[in-house]
Order: sequence, then structure tokens, then C-alpha cells
Amino acid sequence: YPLSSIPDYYMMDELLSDEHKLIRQSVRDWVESFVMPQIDKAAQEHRDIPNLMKELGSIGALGPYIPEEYGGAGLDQISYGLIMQELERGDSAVRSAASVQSSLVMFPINEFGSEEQKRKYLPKLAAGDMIGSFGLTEPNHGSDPGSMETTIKDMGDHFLLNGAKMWITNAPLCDIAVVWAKNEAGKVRGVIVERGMEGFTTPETTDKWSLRASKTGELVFDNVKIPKDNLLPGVEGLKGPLSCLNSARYGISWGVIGAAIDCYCTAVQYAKERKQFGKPIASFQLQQKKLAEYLTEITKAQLLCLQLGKLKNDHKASPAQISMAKRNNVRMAIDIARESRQILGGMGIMGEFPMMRHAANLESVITYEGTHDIHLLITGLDITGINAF
Ligand code: TGC
Ligand code: FAD
Repeated sequence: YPLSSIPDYYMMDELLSDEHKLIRQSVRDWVESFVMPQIDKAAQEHRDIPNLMKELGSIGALGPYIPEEYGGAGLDQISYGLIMQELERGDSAVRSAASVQSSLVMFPINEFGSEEQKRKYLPKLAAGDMIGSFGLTEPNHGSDPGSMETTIKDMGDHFLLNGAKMWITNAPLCDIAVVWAKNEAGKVRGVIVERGMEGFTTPETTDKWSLRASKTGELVFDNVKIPKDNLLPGVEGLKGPLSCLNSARYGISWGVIGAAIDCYCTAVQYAKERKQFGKPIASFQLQQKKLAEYLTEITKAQLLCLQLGKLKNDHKASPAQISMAKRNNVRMAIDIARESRQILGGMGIMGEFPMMRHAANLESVITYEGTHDIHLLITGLDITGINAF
């Protein structure tokens, strides 16, 4: 489909700055030329896209809102959202790579790291010369990270890290991992673990049906000696990792709009071209109903994100507001991906078209960064003041 057919039904562009539109266009062009030609093959072959992180670094998609003095672009939150939207139009695996690096690795180092840590890691992470991962989830604790079993023990001149993290995006590729573990006092602390530290391994999780162009794995720590300088000094408690999630979930709310747009635009074009009973299938009311509903839902999601972005720029977005957007928009996107596949009939199952790939990817997206049900409970808690976890 022509890129000019990407919907802006409520003229949201009028609310964006020239800089926002320029950033969106440049990422859109990159996705079109770099991601689109190779994404189906990568997903079919269950492998990552070669050189992805360097490429993402070169277009400024890693840590866009990190200050320029540390290698970021110093952009606002709406720019970050628009970048995520364009990346996920390509594939959720591409957005995931940028999300983890930006919101889950660069964000905590920037927010909670020492000056030395910022200077050591952030510029390399921004350039894609270094790949980061984020270890919160464990084999026995996913939705309930507060019960984590991974520990750091103070040994005087270093810490000893023991435990395991599971389902970690980019674990097999990472040069560093931001890992959350409990100290002797039971307080959650963050440490930067570097590849090559003795006792640190990253086995790959294979045979996924979802996010096949993204590497997932475990982070295993067997008496890993962590230098004291690698502790994130600026935060203690679960609010450390959860603050990172606020940023990543916000990006996902925008990102999934991109996946929905890709499915919607493909479906509109196909419905206009494909003829049955002597007419384009777009002329049947049943198909028009679907297309009209997709556009309505995409438009609502865009407006939700834009206002959330403004709140975030003003440091007024609450975690519960972010949960609402993540939950609503991922549901919107997965519904559109699943439904729009049917508009293509048999062709909808083919790799030539993106619906099956997006729908399968979104099964991970609706689970990670807090499941659909957990976000509902966060909204429920915000309404009632009663914790129903
Ligand atoms: P609770 O007792 O409510 O809170 C503990 C402390 O944390 C604070 N807090 C937050 N702080 C900042 N942002 C938030 N969103 C926060 N939510 C809670 C809270 O104020 C409290 O602070 P303090 O100072 O009083 O100690 O926590 P709980 O144990 O009852 O758990 C509730 C919660 C919110 C953790 C849980 O509902 C939840 O969110 N579970 C989901 C876990 C999750 O999202 N995991 C994601 C792992 S990372 C990932 O999936 C990456 S995929 C990326 C990719 O590939 O793109
Ligand atoms: P569980 O917590 O066991 O939940 C299972 C089901 O029970 C869910 O439907 C859930 O909603 C429901 N449930 C749980 N508690 C309640 C409750 N109180 N009330 C009602 N229902 C409940 N994690 C990281 O730390 N870093 C990463 O980079 C990362 N990348 C990921 C990449 C992929 C591809 C995937 C699939 C996951 C990734 N995750 C990552 C982990 C992800 O965040 C977790 O899978 C997610 O938080 C859910 O945890 P769980 O899988 O253990 O499910």
C-alpha cells in the first residue's frame, strides 16, 4: 500500500510539530527500506535481523529521550512514541529491541545510575555498539516480581549474584544486563551485569511461535562476582524496575498502533482489489463494517496516546493511565490483526502479507510488560483503592 494511505483520520498531524513529523517520516522510510524487505524471512527462519541494533542506533531510535550529552537525542515523549509506532509497523520484534534498549536499559542507567555508569554505557547503547537486556521476570515469578528469588549478597569488596531470569528479550545477544535482585534486607536493587563475568550465562529460548525475529533467553547467575561500581546507586525497591516499565509500556501503547495500521492498510488495499461475485469485496457491507471499525479503533488509540504523551512530557502521566493505554491499544491491535487476516481469505495466512506475523507477535505483547489482566487490575485498584492482585 502507498505510505500516503496511512490513516490520520482526525488530522492528528495538526497537533504534531514539524520535528515530530520529520522524525516519523525518517523512521517510516527506514522501516520501508530496511525492515520490510527482510522481516518475513527473518520471522519464518526464527532468527534476528543482522545488524539491527547498529541500524537502530544510526537512525536515532535508541534512547531518543536520553540527554544528548550521553549520546541520546534529547527528544520529547511524543517523538519517542512516534518512533515506536513506525518500528512496530515493521514488526514487534524491531520495536521490542528498541524498547528494551531505550526504556529498560538506558532509562534506568540514566535515572538511577552514577555519573561514571552513564558515561561508560549510555553512548555505546545509544549507538547500538552495545546491546542491553533487562532481567526482572523469573521462572517462578512473572506477574508478581516482588516475590523474586534472585539475590545479591554484599561480600565487602564486591557483590555475589545468584539466581535466574527467564523470558528475557535479547538475552542471548546482550553485552550487558540490568538485573533486579534482592539484597540481604529483602530490598530490590539493580545491578549491571557484563558478558564475560564468570558464572553468567544466557541460554536461548527456542521454538517460539511469536516474536520469531527477536531473540529471547534466560539470564543465569551462578555466584557471579559483581563489582560494587556496577550497583545502580539511585534506587531501592520495586519502584526501580516498575519505573522502567512505565516508560516501556508507554512506548508499546504507541508501537502497537503501527502493527494495527500495517494490517488495516493491507486489508483496505486487498479488499478494493480482490473481486468475488463480480465485485470488489470492499463493496460488501460486512467487509466495510470491519474496515470502519478498525479505523475507528486506530483513531481512538492514536488520540489516547497523543494525550498520554503530552501528560508524560509534563511529568503528569500516572502509571495507571499508562496501564490503561497499554491494555486498550494492545487489545485493539491484536483484534485487528486477527480479524483483518480473514479479509484476505486464504491469502491471509501467507508470509507475503503481515497479518499472521503481527497477530502472533501481539500474543507476546499482550503478555509482556504486564499481562492484559494485570493492567485491568491496576485500573481496578486505581478506581476502587482496593488491591485485587
Ligand atoms: P506494589 O506493592 O503495588 O508496589 C511496590 C512498590 O512499587 C511502586 N510501584 C510503582 N512505581 C513506579 N511505577 C509503577 N508502575 C509502580 N507500580 C508500583 C509502589 O508505589 C511501591 O513502592 P514503595 O515505595 O511503596 O515500595 O507492588 P505489587 O507487589 O503488589 O505488584 C504489583 C505490580 C504493579 C508489580 C504488578 O501488578 C505488575 O505490574 N506486574 C507485572 C510485571 C511486569 O510487567 N513485568 C514485566 C517484565 S519486563 C518485560 O516484560 C519486558 S518485555 C520488553 C520487550 O521485549 O519489548
Ligand atoms: P504469570 O504471571 O504466571 O501469569 C499467568 C496468567 O495468570 C496470566 O494470564 C496472568 O494475567 C494471570 N494472573 C497472574 N496473577 C494474577 C492475578 N493476581 N489475578 C488474575 N490473574 C492473574 N521479562 C523481563 O523481565 N524482561 C524481558 O525482556 C522480557 N521479555 C519478554 C519477551 C517475551 C517474548 C515474553 C513472552 C515475555 C517477556 N518477559 C520479559 C516476561 C513477561 O513480562 C512475563 O511473561 C509477564 O510479566 C507474565 O509473567 P508470566 O509469564 O510468568 O505469567
